[in-house]
Amino acid sequence: TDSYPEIKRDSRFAQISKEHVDYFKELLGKEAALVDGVTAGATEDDLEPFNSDWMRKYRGHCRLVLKPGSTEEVSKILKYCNENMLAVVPQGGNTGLVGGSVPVFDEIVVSASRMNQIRFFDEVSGVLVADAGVVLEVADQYLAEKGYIFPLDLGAKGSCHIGGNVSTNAGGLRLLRYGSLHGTVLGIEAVLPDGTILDDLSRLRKNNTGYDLKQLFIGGEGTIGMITAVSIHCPQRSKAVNVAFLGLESYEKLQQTFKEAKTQLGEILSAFELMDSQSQDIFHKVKDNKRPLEGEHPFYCLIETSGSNSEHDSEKLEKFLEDVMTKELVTDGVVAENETQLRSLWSQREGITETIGHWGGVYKYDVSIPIKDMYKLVEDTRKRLEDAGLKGESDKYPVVDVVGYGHMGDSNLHLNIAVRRYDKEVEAALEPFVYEWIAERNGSISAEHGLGIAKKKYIGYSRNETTVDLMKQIKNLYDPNGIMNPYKYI
Ligand code: FAD
Ligand code: S2G
Ligand code: ZN
Repeated sequence: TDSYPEIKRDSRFAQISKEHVDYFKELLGKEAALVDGVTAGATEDDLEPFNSDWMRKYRGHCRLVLKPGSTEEVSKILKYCNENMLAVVPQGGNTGLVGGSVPVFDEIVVSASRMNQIRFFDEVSGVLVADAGVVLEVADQYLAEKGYIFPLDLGAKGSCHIGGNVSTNAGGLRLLRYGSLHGTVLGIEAVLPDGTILDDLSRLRKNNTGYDLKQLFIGGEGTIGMITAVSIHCPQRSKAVNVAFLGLESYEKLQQTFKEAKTQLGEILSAFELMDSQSQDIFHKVKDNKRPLEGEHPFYCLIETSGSNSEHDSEKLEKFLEDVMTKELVTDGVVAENETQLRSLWSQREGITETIGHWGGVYKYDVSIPIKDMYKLVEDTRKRLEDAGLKGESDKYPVVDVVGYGHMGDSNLHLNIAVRRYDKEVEAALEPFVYEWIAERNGSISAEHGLGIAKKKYIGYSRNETTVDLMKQIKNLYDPNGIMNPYKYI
């Protein structure tokens, strides 16, 4: 175990709040001995990857990262931290987008990265049991060799962990087909703050015996314990996958096309993603690459089918495309002819996230809204920022553009405001405007990314007081000392 310098908070962490210093204790110097895998905070550089989030928007000051290699080590760590009032942030791939995975002050980061083994797989039922620190893409590649697929896919697959996916109840690109983790996760193993190991790693699809405790950890964002393993039902991998990329002239027509896709493609439909022209403009401007369709279209959608019979599926897709073109719902379209083209079409959608912050920063709103109203939020936000004189071509305007894309099938819009710099006037124009807009339509201020620190204070726009109070009672029951991921969630 490395030793790490006894750095007094006041020397490096002057900005730590008085409440934090009064309530949570400092490192006692013995923590590193708790596990045999530790990243001691010898320098800021050691810690940078654990202290700042994927967007570089949130930054903590942890001085110690512990990397337990087993559930028992997690139990030892949490028990010790609980008894010594040391705050903890469980961390997976650190790809979360609401600041939930990084410390606020000098909380200890407990990284799942060394708990990365596949524990069990049943080739008949498709039940997989894996450590929380298994990277999503690694789990899916393991399953692909056996003809199965992980029932979740998202742009961060190369870094995010399945423990983090479960802890954020990630939605992703195929929820339309494979459903939510609340349905596919069969069981979890987790460690509570007092060190109790909850072994609820059921491999059964049905287990109707009492309260379903795992559901509290699915979307719990590390606030009531650390997930150390997941048991999940994985479907067969489809042999025939098709992707079509379509251009449309209005949101009205996009909704009609979505309805037709569900009707005509039915059971083989596996994804329906929307993108507006602004999001595609930004993607192509930054990537400086060729567009899949001639000319510009106000809206685009990516449709994926996944089935067992390539001939049957292609015929169905051709017929659907012919129909929506004849009805003039779709203006133009292309179907991938090979794997390379299929990935290229997907990159038009998945690549938006990494390009949207190109000019300096981005304000992200991941929201659920009734589908008919969904795009109006983008239009209203864009108009609001234009009327306030905050959006324009030249550098004097903070806002570059307002874009909308996301998971049409889940009524989940990603409203993103690309900015040249973070700006108080922009924030004042956006919040609480966006949240009030959503609350008026009974939407959710966080569809899939969770609350973290970014959305914590806005939960009231989507949950009433009674509900939030019951959540707090559960939090206090599981984490009475409040050491788990403080300052976030509720
Ligand atoms: P982290 O970021 O490390 O942690 C996220 C939260 O989970 C934190 O609160 C952390 O404390 C907690 N946590 C992590 N591991 C554990 C554990 N073992 N036990 C308990 N709590 C834990 N999200 C979507 O829902 N849909 C998308 O389509 C999507 N696309 C994305 C695309 C890109 C390019 C990026 C960068 C992110 C995207 N995300 C998306 C957000 C993010 O990838 C997900 O929230 C993901 O599930 C986070 O997993 P992670 O392992 O990185 O968790
Ligand atoms: C997606 C990723 C984050 C974002 O691409 O589906 O969940 O807002 C998002 O770009
Ligand atoms: Zn998403």
